[in-house]
Amino acid sequence: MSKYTIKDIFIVYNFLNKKISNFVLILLSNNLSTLGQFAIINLIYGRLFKLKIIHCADIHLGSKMSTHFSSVQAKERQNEILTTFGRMIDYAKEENVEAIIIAGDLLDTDSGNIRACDYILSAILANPNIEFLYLCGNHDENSLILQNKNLPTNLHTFGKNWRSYSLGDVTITGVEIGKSDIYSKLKLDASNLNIVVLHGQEIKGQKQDGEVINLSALKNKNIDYLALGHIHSYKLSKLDTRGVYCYSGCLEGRGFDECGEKGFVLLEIEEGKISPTFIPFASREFVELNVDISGLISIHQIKNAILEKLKGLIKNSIIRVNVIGSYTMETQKYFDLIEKDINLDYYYVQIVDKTKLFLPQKDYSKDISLAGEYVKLIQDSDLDEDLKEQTLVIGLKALNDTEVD
Ligand SMILES: [Mn+2]
Repeated sequence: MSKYTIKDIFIVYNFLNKKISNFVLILLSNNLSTLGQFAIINLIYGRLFKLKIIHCADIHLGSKMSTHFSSVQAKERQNEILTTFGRMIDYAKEENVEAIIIAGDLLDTDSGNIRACDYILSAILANPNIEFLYLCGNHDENSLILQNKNLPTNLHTFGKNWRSYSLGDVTITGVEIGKSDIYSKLKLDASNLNIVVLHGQEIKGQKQDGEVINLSALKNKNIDYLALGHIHSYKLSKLDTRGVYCYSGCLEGRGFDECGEKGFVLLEIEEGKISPTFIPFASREFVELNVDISGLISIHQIKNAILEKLKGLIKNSIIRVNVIGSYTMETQKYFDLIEKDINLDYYYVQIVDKTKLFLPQKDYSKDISLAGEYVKLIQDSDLDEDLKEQTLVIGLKALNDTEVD
């Protein structure tokens, strides 16, 4: 009698699928019933014969990352972008991925950064079983990587005319940006599984120029999966009755205009069908949120309101807190101090003051005091709103004989 039950087989299938090696599966199968052994054989067969491809783009390796961070953190983020790319290759190796499609902007600039180029080439060389299909984008049109004389044989490129590569049942075809007449020249065999690679902004109209991707002109061209780069957020949508188009987004966010989950797309190809799955993979996420401090007075209350909102976020996230709502003359608006305090516990928190001063109108409109006259004078002035607010706060504090910063 076998030592394992059907339930055990189910566990092997569903939970250990990605964690357990084929060798261990074979060892396990020695103790299984015929049904169990059949299940294991199917699992191994599926692993060996399911073609997997990664689609990524807009990695922008070599970015300076100096916008928000201290020089130490900027350096750390530069390294993280590189190591995340390296981790993606490790993932590909573990998952038996056959090819990695890079749909443009692998480098942040043409001239790049020699360190980043060395890192990429060394990773490609170290993984000869993975084919790298690198299409240049608008940031790396003359990529420094490709100027290397001894390119690894598993690194394949595209050019200004359509170029195709075959991988099992799949044909991968791409062209770099710059020409507007690419659409009429795209001929794909309907009996193949076709992946097309392009870099540019999607448009739906008739406009055709080299910098944009005219989705209407790509309909009914036998495309199964259109692998795109340029937009830094993941997006999967229908192209036509046959295919889909997909922006993988970038691997790591680089600013607050790149908030949310970032990663790549894993394509699993089986029985003539391409199934895309977005795999979140960034080492940390940019998050932007609002905290309303209306009615709060003390540093403690404001800090707690912010901390309450940050609950549940991973502490290594890069966070911008927009403080909104209204404040009064009494509000202890020492946001720089609160920011410093919160940063002791988080990787990076930036507080942006978007509050508005609340002055009860009736207190001053009929007020014949000096403060009342001052408020009327400032409110009727030509100063812009922000300056009005600052002037009112400073003036009223002085008139009320309170401390002025
Ligand atoms: Mn781009």
